[in-house]
Amino acid sequence: MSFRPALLIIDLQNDFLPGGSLAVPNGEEVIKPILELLPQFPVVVATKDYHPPQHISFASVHNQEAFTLKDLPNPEDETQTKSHTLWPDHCVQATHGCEFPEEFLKKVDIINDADFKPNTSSVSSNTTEKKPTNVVLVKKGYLPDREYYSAFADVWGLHQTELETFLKDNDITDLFIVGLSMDYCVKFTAIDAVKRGFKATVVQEATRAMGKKEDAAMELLTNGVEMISLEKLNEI
Ligand code: VGL
Ligand code: ZN
Repeated sequence: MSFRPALLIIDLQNDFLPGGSLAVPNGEEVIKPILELLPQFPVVVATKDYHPPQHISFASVHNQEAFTLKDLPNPEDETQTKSHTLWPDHCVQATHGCEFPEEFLKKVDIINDADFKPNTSSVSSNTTEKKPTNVVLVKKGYLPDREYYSAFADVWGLHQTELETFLKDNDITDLFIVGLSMDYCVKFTAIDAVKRGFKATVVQEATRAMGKKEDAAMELLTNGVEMISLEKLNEI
């Protein structure tokens, strides 16, 4: 079996960082380890939660308090519903909250999947200056009538993003998953990755949870996702 890893950075966006509308406690602590990991991967993908202003997951749309629950319908079959957590407005397209943090943007070139070329070396041949890492952007959450937690598809499994096709086209076998938040988009993306035939590993120092990280870790492990420390990852 070949080993072709990719780094998958989930929702490293201002709204999930301090001062953001859905800030994850200590979320800023993931930035440094993620910047350290960037030059180590030939393929790097970063996702964006990318909501329109009236997204169905926003409490404001339902005149409800944030963090309460509501049954929301399957967009293709209104007789089916699922309980959803309603969120403060967050990651609205074209707002600061939707952007990647400056420290990250300084180190990367954001490209779309069609323009992707693997990163070779992070150090260019004739200078010691670091080249930016090419990072493929995958957006999710832009259809207004459905929630997305996994970066592969909406919660109903109806609309698939380009993520799986991109990874398979590039022969990726192993995903190292980092970013925010460990109990929502990181967790659901990692579990979905295993279901789609990838080996999925979450890097401990490079993710933070909204709630209890032990609960998220347990759920990851029981669903076939591995966890690794930065130190151990650097030995691979
Ligand atoms: C997320 C809640 C709502 C996440 C996104 O990125 O974990 N959580 N939208
Ligand atoms: Zn969201």
